[in-house]
Amino acid sequence: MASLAHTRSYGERALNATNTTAKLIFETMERKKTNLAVSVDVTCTSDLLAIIEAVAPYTHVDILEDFDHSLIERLQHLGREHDFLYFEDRKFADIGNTVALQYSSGVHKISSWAHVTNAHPVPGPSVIKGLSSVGLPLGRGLLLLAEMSTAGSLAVGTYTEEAVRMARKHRDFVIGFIAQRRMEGVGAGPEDDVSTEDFLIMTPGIGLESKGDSMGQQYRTPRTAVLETGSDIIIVGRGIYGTDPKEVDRIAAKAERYMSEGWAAYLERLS
Ligand code: 5BU
Repeated sequence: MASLAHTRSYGERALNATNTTAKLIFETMERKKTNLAVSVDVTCTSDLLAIIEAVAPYTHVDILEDFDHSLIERLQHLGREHDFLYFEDRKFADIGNTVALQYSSGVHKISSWAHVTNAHPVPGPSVIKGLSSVGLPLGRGLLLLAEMSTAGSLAVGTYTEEAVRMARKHRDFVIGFIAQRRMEGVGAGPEDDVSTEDFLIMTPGIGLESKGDSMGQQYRTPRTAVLETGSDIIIVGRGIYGTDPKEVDRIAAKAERYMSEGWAAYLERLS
């Protein structure tokens, strides 16, 4: 039997979530009435902070050219003030021992501040074991990249199925997927009880005014992603912050538009 996770409200799904971060994400979405994550790919701290102040959601740190640890304190303060969580889209993809060090240490100390991070399943379960050794004691959550939004992505077919099988075996830490559709039941065998499965699906490649970029990115609308293919959270970058991170009013207005389209599609899905 197929799971009905996406037909239940975020609030209901929070009640059934066993991972601390998954619960926190569902509760926050229900409380703030938003299923929007803003992806902030900028290279300097002042632009990053300006955009976060304008939209208050999630980001990348590894492309910042002027990262220093005081930024983490600023981010944590902003997160508490505006009631949002951080997803570091780090896309770990190495052996367990190495990713554990990359996650906990180095300049960015990602595990100390990011509620959620993600990993490519390409190394096999080792990547989950390594990240989980650091993240699980801190109550963090992991998303596996089961699919990508780019044209010609190799994350399709049996690769995607294997990613979901890996997740199924590590449900304490793997809370869901970066994907373009729902993943409950994908690659399942007769021994799997998929009727109770509930994966958090975060979906990039979202744009209202464009179909893609010149480098293979492909966009769908919030409505298509949430209503037609069951995404739980839409990830929007340039559709919101555009080309000038200083245009705070325009950025806030765009964020509001994506947020209201994403939420309307979710309400329609529930009804
Ligand atoms: P954009 O500006 O909305 O195109 O940015 C999309 C973000 O989502 C960007 O940070 C990418 O790294 C991220 N992304 C993506 O676009 N497609 C994918 O399949 C994955 C991540 Br995985």
